[in-house]
Amino acid sequence: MADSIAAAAQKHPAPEGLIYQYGTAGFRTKAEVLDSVMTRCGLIAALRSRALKGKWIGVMITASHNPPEDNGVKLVEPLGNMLQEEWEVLSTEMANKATPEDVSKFYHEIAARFKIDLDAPARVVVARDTRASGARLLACVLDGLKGAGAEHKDYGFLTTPQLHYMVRCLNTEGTKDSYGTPTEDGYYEKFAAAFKTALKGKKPSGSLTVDCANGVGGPKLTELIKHLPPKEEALEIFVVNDNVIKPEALNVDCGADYVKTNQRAPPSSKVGPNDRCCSLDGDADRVVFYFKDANNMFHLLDGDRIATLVASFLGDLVRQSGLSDSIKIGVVQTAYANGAATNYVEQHLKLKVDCTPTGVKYLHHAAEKLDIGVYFEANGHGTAIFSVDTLETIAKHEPKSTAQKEALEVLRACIDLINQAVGDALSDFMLVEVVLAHKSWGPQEWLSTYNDLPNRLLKVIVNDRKIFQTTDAERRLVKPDGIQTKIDQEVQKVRQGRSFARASGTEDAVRVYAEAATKAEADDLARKVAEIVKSFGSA
Ligand code: NG1
Ligand code: ZN
Repeated sequence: MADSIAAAAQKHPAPEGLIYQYGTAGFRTKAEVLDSVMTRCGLIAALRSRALKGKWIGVMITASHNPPEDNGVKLVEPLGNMLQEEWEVLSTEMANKATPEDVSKFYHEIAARFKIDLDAPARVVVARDTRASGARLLACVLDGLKGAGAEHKDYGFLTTPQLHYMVRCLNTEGTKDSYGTPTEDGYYEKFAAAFKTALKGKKPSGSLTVDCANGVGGPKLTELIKHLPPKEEALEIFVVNDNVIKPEALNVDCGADYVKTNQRAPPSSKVGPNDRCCSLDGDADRVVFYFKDANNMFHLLDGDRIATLVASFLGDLVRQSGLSDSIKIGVVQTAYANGAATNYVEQHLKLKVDCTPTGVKYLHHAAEKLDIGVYFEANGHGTAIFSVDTLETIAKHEPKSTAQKEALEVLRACIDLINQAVGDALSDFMLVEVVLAHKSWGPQEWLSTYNDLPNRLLKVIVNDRKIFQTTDAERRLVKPDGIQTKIDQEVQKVRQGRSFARASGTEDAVRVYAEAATKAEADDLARKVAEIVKSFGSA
């Protein structure tokens, strides 16, 4: 019998001399060199599904906030989580096999190693963002799935969180943990209904302008809006930068990454003072808010702000429902969280803060250990998750007063409104709007909860970024020898100084972060630490 695995790999041979790695966000690089990786990911997805007795595995084709010429692929576990680390390693090894025969051999090796029955059913769902290369790369994935004899569902264009939602729905369909209907309409209906219930008749003030990065979030938001209550009753939403007909416009001068990195609104923005705006990234799993004040000053409300807002609101609801003795809330951040945000959560909200390495999977993992874990990266990627026990406690709780009953209803609606599978920009922005409506807050009140410490993020190009090894959730360097002492010396020279350097997981660079009491000190500290990194990196 012909070897269908080798045949699939043969159809999309690996370019010579390239090394691929399944990083923090899957495989991500120039789209033109991804064909072979896609086919092999199809094979891995089929194996992963078979290893889990035919559970649905997700394959998302996207490069998120990267430029239009890039693309990438991530695999999604049955409950919508990120791929298990052991399988990331297998994916990397598979992607780097030189010949079709090597691919087939490794496929069978994995099957033997994990005792996978190759005749068991394999089920895989695929979706993609709006990049021009998506259709070609999808065909490569499908060749892999066909070679492995996997059943597949192709959802066409979806946001990354929608794909995670589909995976979770398909695997829980018909069970007591059913997450929803695995269709696009099912997604809109679920989140729109939860938004309406969570608002409880409160109308957000003013409107919200949503910049969709000219990505897949644009058309999907337009669909969502059709399911939301009319603007007279709830929220008026203006959709901007939703041009997906022109794929070269994706993430260009707009989107969450542009706004966060440049600390400014997209140049095309035409909103008035104090108008709320938010920006999604290219696959709609990140969101940051911002506004201009009466003096035309730009103010960013990033992932740290969303985390503090959501944690404080959920904390209020838990207390008002009479559940504060049985449910504890915690916040999970990375070292990139502004020191003022960490301080606010600990000192003002009196909640526990955990710090993990960069990458959503680490934050998610730490949040899973909490009753309610609110996790966000400063760049706007995050969500809140509820433990199984907590969900049960909230479901069973009998309110003792009307006030408790009302708080409990909002809390339950928030659980439905928050995408439990993964951070979801559409769900996150609706949650923010619910909180602001309940608090009767505009962006200015939200901003005034604490003052961000001035900060600076720099990128340093070095010979080999792997020599920079960290400890303490990436806050300190253990290698190269002596570098941390030098950084410490600089940090001590500035007021409220904090700085760290770490190798990026998605780019060939070392990132340097610094914050301090004033902008000048933060800039200066970042520059000094960057120089230290450079001197050790060119040795
Ligand atoms: P790296 O390149 O490892 O810093 C970046 C972001 C992460 C995360 C990943 C995946 C920063 C400083 N880093 O990681 O938060 O979002 O990309 O997209 O924003
Ligand atoms: Zn993204």
